[in-house]
Amino acid sequence: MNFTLPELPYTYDALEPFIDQETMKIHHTKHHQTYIDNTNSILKNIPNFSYSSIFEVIQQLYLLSLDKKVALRNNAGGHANHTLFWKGLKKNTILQGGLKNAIEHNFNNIDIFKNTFEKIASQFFGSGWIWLIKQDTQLSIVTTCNQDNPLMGKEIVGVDGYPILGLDLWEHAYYLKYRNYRIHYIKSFWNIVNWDEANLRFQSVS
Ligand code: MN3
Repeated sequence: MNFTLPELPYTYDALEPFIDQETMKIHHTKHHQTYIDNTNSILKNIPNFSYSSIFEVIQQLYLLSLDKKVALRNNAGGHANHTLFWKGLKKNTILQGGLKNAIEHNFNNIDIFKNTFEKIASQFFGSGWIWLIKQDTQLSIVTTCNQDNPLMGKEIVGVDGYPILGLDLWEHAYYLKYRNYRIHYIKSFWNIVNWDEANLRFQSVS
């Protein structure tokens, strides 16, 4: 199985002014493409490893020897994370339904949730991701380093859960527009969260 770059469900300028067109284009066609190319070449050299999606790849890293595991963790992780990220972005959607109730239940209210998310994201050092994850009925905000994903599991990344929301905290995700002001990028995320997609993910996992 050869992975290919998934098309964005919108144009490169669709998230302006919150994420600029140039950043989107480079991020999608260069960064994401590179993770896919590397993933394909690593997988070619791992016989007897079966999977039907990139998410199955990252959920089965524990099966691999250390050298294969590290390379795939970075690159298959990069493909999985960006696939989730693009689908999770859209302007003008509304947080409602089951996910809204669950966030209010877990964080008391939406403002506390957003403030907590922003604080944890802004304090995260280096390259990585921040996630809202679901474990059973519990929602939590966690960060992962590099291209790690909570689906990789506790043994590998220290957390375990199903990603509902994810924000790329690598400099390549925001630096052209926001420069050193990562907090402005983080705060702008609320304008482009695809709450419909987040709600679908929330409903799809029990
Ligand atoms: Mn990225």
